[in-house]
Amino acid sequence: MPYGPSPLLRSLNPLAVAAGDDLPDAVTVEGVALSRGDLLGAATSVAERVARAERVAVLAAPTVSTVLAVVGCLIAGVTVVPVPPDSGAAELEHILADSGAQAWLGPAPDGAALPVVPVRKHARSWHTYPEPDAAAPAFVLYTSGTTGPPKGVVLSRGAIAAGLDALADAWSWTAKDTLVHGLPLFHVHGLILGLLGPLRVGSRLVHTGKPTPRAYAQAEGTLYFGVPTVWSRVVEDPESARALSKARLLVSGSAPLPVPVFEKLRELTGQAPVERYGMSETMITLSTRADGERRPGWVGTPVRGVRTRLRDESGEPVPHDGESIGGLQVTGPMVFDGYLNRPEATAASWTEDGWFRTGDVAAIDAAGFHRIVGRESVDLIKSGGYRVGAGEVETALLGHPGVAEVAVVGLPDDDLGQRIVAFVVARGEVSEGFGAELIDHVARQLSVHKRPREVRVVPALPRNAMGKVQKKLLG
Ligand code: MLC
Ligand code: AMP
Repeated sequence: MPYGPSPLLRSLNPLAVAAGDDLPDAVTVEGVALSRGDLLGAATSVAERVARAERVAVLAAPTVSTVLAVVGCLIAGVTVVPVPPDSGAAELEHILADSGAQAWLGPAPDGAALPVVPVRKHARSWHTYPEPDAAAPAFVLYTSGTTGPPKGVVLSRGAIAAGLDALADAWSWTAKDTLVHGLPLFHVHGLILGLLGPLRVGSRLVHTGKPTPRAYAQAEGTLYFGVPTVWSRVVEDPESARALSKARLLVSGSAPLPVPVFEKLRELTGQAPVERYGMSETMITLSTRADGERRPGWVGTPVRGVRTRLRDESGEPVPHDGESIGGLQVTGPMVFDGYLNRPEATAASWTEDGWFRTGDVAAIDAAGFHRIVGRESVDLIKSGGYRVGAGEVETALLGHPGVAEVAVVGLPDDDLGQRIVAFVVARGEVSEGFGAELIDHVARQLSVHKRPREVRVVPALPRNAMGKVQKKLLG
């Protein structure tokens, strides 16, 4: 086996692993501190109520209810489908139909058709459950592709356990740490690393609600997580940034950290951020190490158990010389099982010899350091760390009666990394509030974080001789 002691021997029931002395403030969320005992008792009571289900949906706002729902399902071996709390009508319908969730666990959206199982924060149970199989699916996480609606990424308990243990190793993350972040609880970053990580390692977690510089400065952690948008806002607020100089590690990921933000953070806090790279499908596969080099613009080396390689368009090896770029492929114990109900998409993601094609373009130097150059497709946008498919936004916009043609692109943005911009050929008269109406339409149909930040009405879209829109000419 290429990595240390088998992670599968350890339980993914986070509290079983992190059991030890009770901590009065193991998890703080919504300003409420939960002790390890509170969490175990209340989450086991959730487990009792939900144990007969196979798969449930959780409206994953950063709340006590979400924490108890997720931990309760892990205890009972029930698969969680985290649903973004700002999901609009079309996205909600798709996630529920595709996932086959049988109930809402905790608060449900207005007009929910599925049964609702309440999360009772003050109920307690001390029942014990056998550890489910490591191959059992822990989560179905919905994530965007270049076209079509989001796909469900099936992550097993074993993959999550391996992924978290590899990060604990890379970051020397121990029970002495206090993790602080304010990221959403429906993606790998905030949910798996940011909630299950501390529970597994046994460190404290403070969730700040929103990831504002002020909230980070006030939280007094040792370990901080943020997407690059969070770090660029932190460096715009030097007083808050300086307050982070006492931290042990500032970790950035989910999108490229601009070199000037890296440098500014080092200048203001006295420490260079740790960068790491991952995907919903693979968890975190590359990172700089707590005890290793941190190089601006580079995301480090494979974490424990991971191997990487570069391939050109015809599948031939690309040299690891720090300059040559190729499609990044990975293998490791934290990689997902496949896309739910999508055998073709699943098959297309792996090479014949079992490597996962990330869709990112990278360079690797002789020391094994990786630089992520960008995505192979312009149709996957990263905005504020959120992955948004141009195709899903285009489909939503084409559903508006005022839109004849549309092309959605991600344009460079100092704050968000990429800003979602829709180029629209209108059908008929264009009223004054047309752009705002289209933005609201996407927010209501998909989710608020997938809305275009800007709509540009154009007379025609640039097309090539085959009639295909030339997105590289838009901007
Ligand atoms: C604005 N709002 C609207 C609206 N316009 N609401 C409804 N309709 C409209 N048209 C409201 C929003 O509801 C929100 O309200 C407020 O305006 C601000 O919203 P925003 O502008 O979208 O927020 P912003 O400040 O830009 O968010 C920045 C951010 C966020 C960094 C906080 O982008 C973020 O949390 N990103 C994290 C993404 C992430 O975790 N990715 C990880 C993927 S996993 P209110 O009231 O809510 O403020 C992964 C793997 C890996 O990538 O490697 O980690
Ligand atoms: P998601 O599925 O939301 O997890 O998005 C995964 C994508 O985010 C990857 O395929 C990369 O394009 C991007 N990404 C994640 N971390 C980094 C990073 N540190 N640097 C550059 N891109 C990143």
